[in-house]
Amino acid sequence: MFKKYVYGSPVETGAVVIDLFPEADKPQMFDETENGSLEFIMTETDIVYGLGEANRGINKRGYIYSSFCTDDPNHTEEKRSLYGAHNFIIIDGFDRIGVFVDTSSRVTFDIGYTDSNVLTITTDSSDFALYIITGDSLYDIVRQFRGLIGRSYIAPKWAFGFQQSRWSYKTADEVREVVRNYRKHGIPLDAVCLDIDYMERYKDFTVDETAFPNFKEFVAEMRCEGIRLVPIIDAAVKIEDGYDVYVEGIHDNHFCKTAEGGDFVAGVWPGKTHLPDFLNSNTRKWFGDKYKTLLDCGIEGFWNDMNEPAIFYSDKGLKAALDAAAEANGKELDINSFFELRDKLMGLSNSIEDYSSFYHNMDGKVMRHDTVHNLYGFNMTRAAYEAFMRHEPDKRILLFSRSSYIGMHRYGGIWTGDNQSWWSHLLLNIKMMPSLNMCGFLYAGADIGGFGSNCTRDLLLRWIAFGIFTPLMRNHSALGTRAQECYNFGDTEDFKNIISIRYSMLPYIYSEYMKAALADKMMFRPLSFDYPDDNFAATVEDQLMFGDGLMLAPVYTQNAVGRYVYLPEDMLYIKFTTPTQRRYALLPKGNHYIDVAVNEVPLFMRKNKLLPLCRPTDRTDNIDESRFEIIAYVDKPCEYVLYSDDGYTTDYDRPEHFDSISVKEDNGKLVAFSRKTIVKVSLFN
Ligand code: MIG
Repeated sequence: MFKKYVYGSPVETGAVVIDLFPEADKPQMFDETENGSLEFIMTETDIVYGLGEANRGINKRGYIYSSFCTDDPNHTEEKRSLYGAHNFIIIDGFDRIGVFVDTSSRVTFDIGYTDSNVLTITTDSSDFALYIITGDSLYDIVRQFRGLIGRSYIAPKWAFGFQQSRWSYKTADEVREVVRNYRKHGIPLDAVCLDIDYMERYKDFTVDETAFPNFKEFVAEMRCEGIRLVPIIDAAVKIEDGYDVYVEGIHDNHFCKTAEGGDFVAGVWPGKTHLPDFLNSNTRKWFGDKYKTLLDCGIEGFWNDMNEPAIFYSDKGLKAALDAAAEANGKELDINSFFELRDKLMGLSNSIEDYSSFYHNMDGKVMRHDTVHNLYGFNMTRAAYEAFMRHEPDKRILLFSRSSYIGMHRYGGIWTGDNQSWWSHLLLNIKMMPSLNMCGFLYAGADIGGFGSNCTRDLLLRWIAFGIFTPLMRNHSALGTRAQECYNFGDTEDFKNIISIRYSMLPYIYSEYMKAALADKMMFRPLSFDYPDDNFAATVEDQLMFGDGLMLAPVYTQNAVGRYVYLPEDMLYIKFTTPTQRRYALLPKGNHYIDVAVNEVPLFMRKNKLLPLCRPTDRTDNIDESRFEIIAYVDKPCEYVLYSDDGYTTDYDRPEHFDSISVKEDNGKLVAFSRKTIVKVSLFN
């Protein structure tokens, strides 16, 4: 059951899809403090879940988080804000409630940071809507919340293949070389992402003709290799005479304005730019239609970047800093003046002064940017998605964004931004997945191997061994870092084997994704969601329930030869060395140590579950979904619902897409049945 409470007169954010009549009273469980914060007293054992793309653990208790979309490439432990603003939490303990704070500006969740037993929610604006959800279980609360915010975006099936990215592949030949290497070593690959250098001087919707000549033909050539190209689109538009996007934007008033009514100038990759006003429906339509120039070249996927929006500097900010520097020039600086000057220069990027100095026209309502900041990336992605629906209504286009707000999950997926090649960021990736799923972000993943810093062979292998389960599975790395493509780390067999496991599990992973999207379910769940009565399970932060009946326990530490794992019940342990070579063990409930080499993938299966596997291939185009091998851990008849469709049309709900693989009794024996060919059953009971 959900209830809506309204404070002041909030801006319509677009997060929810159900119009609720607000309650007359204020919610009982919260005390309102003098400054308007909401306070909740937690018991010692309460656990707090949620916040989507946020730092730290699955249990958010013990820290303070600030929902304010931020471009910060250093996700160290003390950070309070990342790229998304996902203001949904579940308090689980004496009370069990879901809380969604719907507001377009900053919200701070102090979850036992200032006072270990107090949860304080502080909104920058006194205008917001609060939704309180009660339910039978944690999972029930999530499903109701997901119903409230609408169905998750569904990516094309090829986007569940492995993607290779780099900032940047600078020429078509460099891209060809990457593809050639992957194919040569037999490492599966479905897509290559193009970072900002494919553009002409970083101008959105242009292609550098020298570096990528005959782009349309190049896209077709790659398609013949089974590869889709996924170009990046940045939020800001370069100021350049004669550049059509700029010229039209000026002519039709599509850019954010200064207080004086001029077009706000932001310094980003292209140099001086203007920011499209994505909060305006005309601008969304105009900008969205621009993607068509690339769709017309055969492009089928995009990633939207820099849409917090990231601003390296504004004219005004830069002038103030340079004036201060000129003023200091030639003077004897004392140490305080030095730090003051340094802070002025260091604080130029993404400054709150800049965010407070430009304006949106939300279809007639003028709003200062800082008051609607968290809706910017959301509406850039919405602009693209709505254009795809206008131009290619029957086709799925891949779309994922860096910045997001609750509700954006209806229009695209997300990647979790600029992490580092650190073991701790592999663990952060693991912990973030269930929280993202709670907020509707199903098509999600981190930069595998880490974006910044130099990756090592063992880190990349371990990261991929987890990444094979994330819907967005993409290796991406930053300018200046060590080459991170899988073939650059010696013996490529190990990479081929682990990634091939993903491809042989793809029918399962895709089925689980589709069922989760269509029925508001979570692919990744904390153990406590599946074992609500197991107090120990609720403390486990490095294992996840995955899809129907599986549990993941990734290895995420350097030089580890295995790890401890907690089994909330008896489970079948499956250790993959290659897609077809596996070792099995029936392990009893409790703690175990498992050996896992860097080229192996551990997986656990609950009782009376089935796992269908297909033959591994090097691209999604070649997956043969007519023949399956089944791993069954059953002692009674049971069924697996397989979802299979063409993978690119949008008629998701047709009943013929749902197929059944079952294990039934036949003459006193358990036997597998399906409309598909079953080549082998490994039956455990
Ligand atoms: O300021 O386009 O998060 O994935 O490679 C850096 C270059 C801009 C940030 C993205 C990253 C991308 C990079 N971009």
